Amino acid sequence: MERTLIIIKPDGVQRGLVGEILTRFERKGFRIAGMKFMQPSRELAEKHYAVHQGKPFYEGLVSYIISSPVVVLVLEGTNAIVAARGTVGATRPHEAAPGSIRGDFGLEVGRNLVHASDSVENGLAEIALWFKPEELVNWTRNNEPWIFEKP
Ligand code: IDP
Ligand code: MG
Repeated sequence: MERTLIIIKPDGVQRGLVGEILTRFERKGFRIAGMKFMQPSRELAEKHYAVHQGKPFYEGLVSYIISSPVVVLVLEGTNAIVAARGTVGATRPHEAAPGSIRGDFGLEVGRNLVHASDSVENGLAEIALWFKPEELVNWTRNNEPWIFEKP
C-alpha cells in the first residue's frame, strides 16, 4: 500500500487544528501507520527542505517549520501521495480549493498548515528521515473492505 509523509506544521498546531486536520485524513480513508508530536531540529528541517535550498523563501521556510512543535504522520492508502495532496490542497492557500485543508484554513503560502509528500520516491525518503522503522505500525482496520476494494 502506498505511503505518504504528512506534517501538521507549527501554524496548524498553534491554531488548535490538529484534530480537525487528522479528522479529514481519517474520513478520507487513510490508515495511520505512524504518528508523533515533536519539535523538529534545524538539521532535520534543512534535510527535509534540501530541495528548496537557495530559493528566496528557504530561510523563512526552515524558521517556520522549526518555530514550534509539529505532528508528523505516515498515512497509507491507494494512491496515497496524490490523494493526500488533494486533501491538503494547492501550495498557495488563496488558490487552494474550498474543501481542502489549505483552502479552508489558510491565506498565505508561508503559513499553509500542512506538508504532504509529492511523489512515491520522495515520500519514502521523507518517511525514512522522520521515522525509525520501529516507529511504524503494520496493522489493518476492521472496516478495510469498505474502503479498499482489494485489500
Ligand atoms: P508543497 O508544500 O505544496 O509541496 P513546495 O513548492 O514543495 O510546496 O514548497 C514547500 C513549502 O515552502 C510550501 O509548503 C510553503 O510552506 C513554502 N513555500 C513555497 N513557496 C513559497 C513562497 O513563495 N513563499 C514562502 N513560502 C513558500
Ligand atoms: Mg513540496
